[in-house]
Amino acid sequence: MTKFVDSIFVKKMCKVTANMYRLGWDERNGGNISYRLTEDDVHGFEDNQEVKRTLSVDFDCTQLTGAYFLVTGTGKYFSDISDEPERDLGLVRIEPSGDVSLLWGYNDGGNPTSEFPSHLMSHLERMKHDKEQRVIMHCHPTHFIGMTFTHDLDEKALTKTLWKMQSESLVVFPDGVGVIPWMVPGTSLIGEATASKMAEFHLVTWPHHGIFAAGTSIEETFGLIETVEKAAQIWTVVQAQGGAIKQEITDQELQDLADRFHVIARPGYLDL
Ligand code: 2HA
Ligand code: ZN
Repeated sequence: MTKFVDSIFVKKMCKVTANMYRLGWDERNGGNISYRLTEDDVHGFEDNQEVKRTLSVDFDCTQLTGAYFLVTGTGKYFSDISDEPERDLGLVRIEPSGDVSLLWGYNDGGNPTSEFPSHLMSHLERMKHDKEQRVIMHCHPTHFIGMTFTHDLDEKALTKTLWKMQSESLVVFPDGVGVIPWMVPGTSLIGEATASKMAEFHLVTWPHHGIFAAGTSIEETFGLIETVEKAAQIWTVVQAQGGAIKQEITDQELQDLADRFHVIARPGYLDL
């Protein structure tokens, strides 16, 4: 029998967190990821069947009974996860009582990320729209955070700037980016605000802090953030060049892109 540390799920978490650290999006203990797994996914491993501990999570989890989550630990550094996955990651199961059982990981006595309530609320909201919803990812992408100081925080204005910075943007995130006000992280209030935006968006901006993304796989969710951050970086370069845009992708050209790639741009955002 295989050890869970050798599963594809732990490997993907190790690879993506190391990548995100090197990209500069997860300084110190910044950032967190939760990856929803199924009974089938966690079956057949020798060391993840018994409950090791019951964790305290400040959220009523009963609606997620039976779900498994592989989740980054609170206070853990993305720079280190791939060296110590069994310490810095945990596999939990939500019990019918709402208890959160630890089945594997956090072997230094650790606990899930402080943003776990925000993650669970966001999973619940996205699962209403997409049964394949698997991943919530939070990080601190530098150029995108920079934009939250100098760009209008209106959702349509911010989305359209990001769409116009490169031809990929609209195709990758046709529903745009949602925005919540600045709020204290690690609270259920920011979790509720984020989850309510997740009803309409896969991406939610936390001004002067970072981004929350939802997707069906680790790669796809990472790709959403990567594409937003690339657009924000191009915008930053354009601003550094003086900001006077002489030509750009027009709204009609954005519509042509949407038609070619069979995506629907968020209704009302293109002025045609
Ligand atoms: O996990 O990024 O928002 C550390 C954070 C909190
Ligand atoms: Zn953060």
